[in-house]
Amino acid sequence: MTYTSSNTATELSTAFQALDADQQLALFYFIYKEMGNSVTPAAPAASTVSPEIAEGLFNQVKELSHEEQLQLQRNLIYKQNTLLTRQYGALSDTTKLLFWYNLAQGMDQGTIIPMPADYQLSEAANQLFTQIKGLDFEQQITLFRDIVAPMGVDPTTAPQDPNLGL
Ligand code: 45D
Repeated sequence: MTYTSSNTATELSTAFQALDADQQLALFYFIYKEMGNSVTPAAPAASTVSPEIAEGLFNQVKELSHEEQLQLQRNLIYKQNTLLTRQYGALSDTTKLLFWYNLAQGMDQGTIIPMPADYQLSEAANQLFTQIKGLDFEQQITLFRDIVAPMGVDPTTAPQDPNLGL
């Protein structure tokens, strides 16, 4: 199934990217919670998703300490050049989405650092949350792909960092 970009999703993804990394993470998790079980049924219809590849990256993240897990997620948002962010950048957009979904599930299962129970969304993030809830399912998926696609570092185009050897 293919999803075409709509202006609404584009505007909302720009607004999403304007939030700081922690607000993006918090909002993304609230979205995941809101979507609940409506995500799962889309999975069998997917053509370009590679569950084994998403899981391969997820399993590496799972082994990190909680602090490192959080840092990895911030690094993805800020496109910091690391081995894991480059691995992420090599995934297809739908596989990136599945990877984030795996992370959110890991938070619920206790293998990924949880959100502090009292964490508050900013006013801007809250407004965005309301708008996202108003989208239909297909627009939501388009938006999420727009959000996760540019994260990380694309290893096919990013210049090498001789200091890191990456
Ligand atoms: O201490 O076609 C803060 C597939 C700061 C199948 C924090 C699909 C304070 C194929 C940052 C708050 C299923 C892929 C801590 C389609 C602090 C297909 C931590 C659909 C600790 C369509 C915050 C997939 C953290 C979809 C750790 C729709 C936040 C997937 C982490 C949707 C947030 C996935 C995370 C979504 C959010 C994932 C990991 C919405 C993930 C959201």
